[in-house]
Amino acid sequence: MKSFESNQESLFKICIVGDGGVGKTAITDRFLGKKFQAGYQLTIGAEIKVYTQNIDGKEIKYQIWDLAGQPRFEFVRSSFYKGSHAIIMVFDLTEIESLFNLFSWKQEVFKNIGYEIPLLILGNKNDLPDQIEKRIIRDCIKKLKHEFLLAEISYFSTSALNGQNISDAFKAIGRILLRTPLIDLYEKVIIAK
Ligand SMILES: Nc1nc2c(ncn2[C@@H]2O[C@H](COP(=O)(O)OP(=O)(O)O)[C@@H](O)[C@H]2O)c(=O)[nH]1
Ligand SMILES: [Mg+2]
Repeated sequence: MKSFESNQESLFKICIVGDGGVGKTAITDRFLGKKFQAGYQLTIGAEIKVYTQNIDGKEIKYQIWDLAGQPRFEFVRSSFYKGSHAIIMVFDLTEIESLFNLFSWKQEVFKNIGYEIPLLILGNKNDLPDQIEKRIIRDCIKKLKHEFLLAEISYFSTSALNGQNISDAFKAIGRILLRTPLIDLYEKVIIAK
């Protein structure tokens, strides 16, 4: 069975979704080593960024699709999900609604992708005082995991402001992807069509 591991360099498409203002652009920029921007700049449609990370001596190239989170961009977003290898869902630890909205994000993602892929959930802005009880976060993630069935879910609490856990979160998804046999993903795509 051919797996991603046998490639010299692996390229993975990752879509990053979540409500507007939760920190998707700040997280990708932080991962790419850009300076943190305190002001809010609306992402229009999608921004595509490429970044290479070294994981256990292997070069992994991520093509990160930073999608605009506002409901009015839903029509534009739908075509962007095609061919994704993993999804990153972000919520804001100071906005409980953004956590609950992950359920509708899950609906949108899988309506458009049609097969199960690894999922990374990030609770962002952990540099600010906690607003959501850990128990509620745990319950929501458990519920999402149950709905996803096949997919692997990892959770990290992050800060794009001070960089906490950002690189480790991407490493976690990279490790999951490196273990994913290519053939399995293709089979899932074909079955879904
Ligand atoms: N304190 C704090 N602010 C953040 C963090 N991440 C993003 N922000 C701020 O939250 C706002 C929205 O961030 P942005 O990345 O544009 O959100 P997006 O709409 O999800 O792309 C901006 O003002 C950011 O500076 C974080 O980890 N901590
Ligand atoms: Mg943005």
